[in-house]
Amino acid sequence: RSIVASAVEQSYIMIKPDGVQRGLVGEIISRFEKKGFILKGLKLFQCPKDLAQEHYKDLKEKPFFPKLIDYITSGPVVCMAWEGDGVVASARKLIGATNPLQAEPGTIRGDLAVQTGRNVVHGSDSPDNGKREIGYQCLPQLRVLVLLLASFQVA
Ligand code: RTP
Repeated sequence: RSIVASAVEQSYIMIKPDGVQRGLVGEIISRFEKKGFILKGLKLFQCPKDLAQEHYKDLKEKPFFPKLIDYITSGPVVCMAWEGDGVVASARKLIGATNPLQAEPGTIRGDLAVQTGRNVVHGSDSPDNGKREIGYQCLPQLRVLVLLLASFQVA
């Protein structure tokens, strides 16, 4: 069992390939630990293209979408479920603005990144998306089920 479901608010936090390659995994995890959130699941994962496209489906019309999918699938990511009251909004604050040059110093992106296309970490933008994104990281059989259900919802 790697990533678990829970009734308490959870956020899906993913260290992107550049964060893993640059050796920032410990630094990023420690910021969430020091804040006081609870790590409920973690795995190193090579994201397949179909799952990356599903994860970022809201952005599929954006001109940068193909580059984003190439980036996310370019190397292993660290998938995590973090738990705690208000974790979704708080994690977004800890992570900082999408464009690292606009992210405040003290945030992860503000301290550790310079490019929007290499912004080291993802955090869910709502509790519902936290559940949905953590759901993608269940057992492979369940993932197929989640993808199938998601496609029925879209249809
Ligand atoms: P994330 O989903 O990764 O946590 O990022 P976010 O909410 O801060 O930003 P979002 O608008 O959802 O964009 C998702 C990711 O797409 C890449 N991006 N590239 N103009 C660009 O080239 C551009 N804009 C966005 C970033 O990697 C961003 O985190």
